[in-house]
Amino acid sequence: MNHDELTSGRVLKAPENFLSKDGIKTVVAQARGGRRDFIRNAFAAAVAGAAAPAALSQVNPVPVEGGDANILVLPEHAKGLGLGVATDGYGKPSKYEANVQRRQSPGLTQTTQASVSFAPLQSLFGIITPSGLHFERHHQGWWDIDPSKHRFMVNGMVKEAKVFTMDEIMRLPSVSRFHFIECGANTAAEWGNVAVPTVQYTHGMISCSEFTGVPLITLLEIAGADLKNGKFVLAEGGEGSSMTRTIPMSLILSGEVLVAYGQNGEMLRPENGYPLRLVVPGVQGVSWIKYLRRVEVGDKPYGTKDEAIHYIDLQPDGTHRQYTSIQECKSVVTTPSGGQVLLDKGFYNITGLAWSGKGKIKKVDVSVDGGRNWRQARLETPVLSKAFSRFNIDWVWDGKPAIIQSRAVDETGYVQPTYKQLRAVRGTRSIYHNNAIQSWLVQENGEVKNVQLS
Ligand SMILES: Nc1nc2c(c(=O)[nH]1)N[C@H]1C(S)=C(S)[C@@H](COP(=O)(O)O)O[C@H]1N2
Ligand SMILES: [Mo]
Repeated sequence: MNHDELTSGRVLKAPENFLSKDGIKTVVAQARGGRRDFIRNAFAAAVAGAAAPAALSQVNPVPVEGGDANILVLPEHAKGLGLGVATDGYGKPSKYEANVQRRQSPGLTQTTQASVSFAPLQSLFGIITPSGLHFERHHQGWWDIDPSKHRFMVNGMVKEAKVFTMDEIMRLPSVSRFHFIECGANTAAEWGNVAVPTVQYTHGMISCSEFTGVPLITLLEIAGADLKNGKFVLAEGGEGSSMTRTIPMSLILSGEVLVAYGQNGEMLRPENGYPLRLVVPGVQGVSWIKYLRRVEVGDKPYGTKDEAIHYIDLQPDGTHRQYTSIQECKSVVTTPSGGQVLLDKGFYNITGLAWSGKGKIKKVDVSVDGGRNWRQARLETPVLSKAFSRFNIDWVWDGKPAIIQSRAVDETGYVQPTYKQLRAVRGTRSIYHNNAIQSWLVQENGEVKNVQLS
């Protein structure tokens, strides 16, 4: 790859990425105002070995025609005194990042209390979702619950029903694990056809954190649960949603299911269930009960409202599937993605996320021609079970229309399906568990659009 390819590509972020509308205008003006030509010429000259002395003589501190005042003129922050330590007892992102926000999809729901906000996947790096950008799904609003008054009860098929305080839970042996949580309804709007413009709205009902807590099995053992005849556990939330879900005992016996209080090194955020939530790795978000107040050990599935009326899958033959809880292998390219603009031909790093509710990601292939040819992407470390994996792959855009896709394979050998394959089995009127391959069309003018291939 030559220098020109490496330097000429740039992505203009969509308004909801990180630049404000004015910021975008500035970038466009700079791009169109010949600044790129200046950079290119400088590179050409550098290669010829002539640019350095000329550039040096222009520094300090006069802007030179054709030059870049942002580097030639010493800014205030290079001359004055900065702010002191602990100016902000809890640090916040730069004010220039104000556009990196979780967002509600306009018109999706009537109230904000029974609604969703989507994580800005297009703006995130690596595999961790900053807690303040974690997607939200509330059925009855969120609460900031006093942990000194919060209680957790274990009852049902147990020797003695037990009530724990937060203090009692936090004294027990704990584990910390990285896992994604994906709402079963992630990508739901796209079942019939393209519906929303950006990756935030197509795939943003997912996040990945390091969770800390006590394996649920430990708490069941303390209460003397009947682990032979107890085949299921009912988990119940403490706020007004009456959110209750059946968890198979097999998941709990594996030690994977956690009663968690920690998220990314600190206590859970109130929006995500503070002070206690269930972590059910690989299983759809609805089972990750927030404000967890009770688990009941039983010998059959409970068939609660959120297992009988909601969170069931309409099949093409008119029947419904129940208890489909595992989030199958899925991936999405986050850059370039819908709403972004490529300002120029040349080099780009195609990047995205892959995950599987069944284990680790084995590989991710990327196509830039709508699935005719595939190249294997780099999986960045760490590659963890039931967590996000980050992939990257080089691409030189020739300025012609391109359709970018990613296809993930997990350690079970399961391959992420195309829309055609998924619809052949599931039809077009489902809501949950859409894990089809996503396509982004890069148009000749550089604008990226959400498309589906028939
Ligand atoms: N108590 C309670 N738990 C809940 C819910 C809720 O509304 N109340 N929503 C569920 C659903 S459908 C999802 S997808 C996840 C969302 O978790 P988050 O808001 O932390 O992203 O929480 C689940 N647990
Ligand atoms: Mo959900």
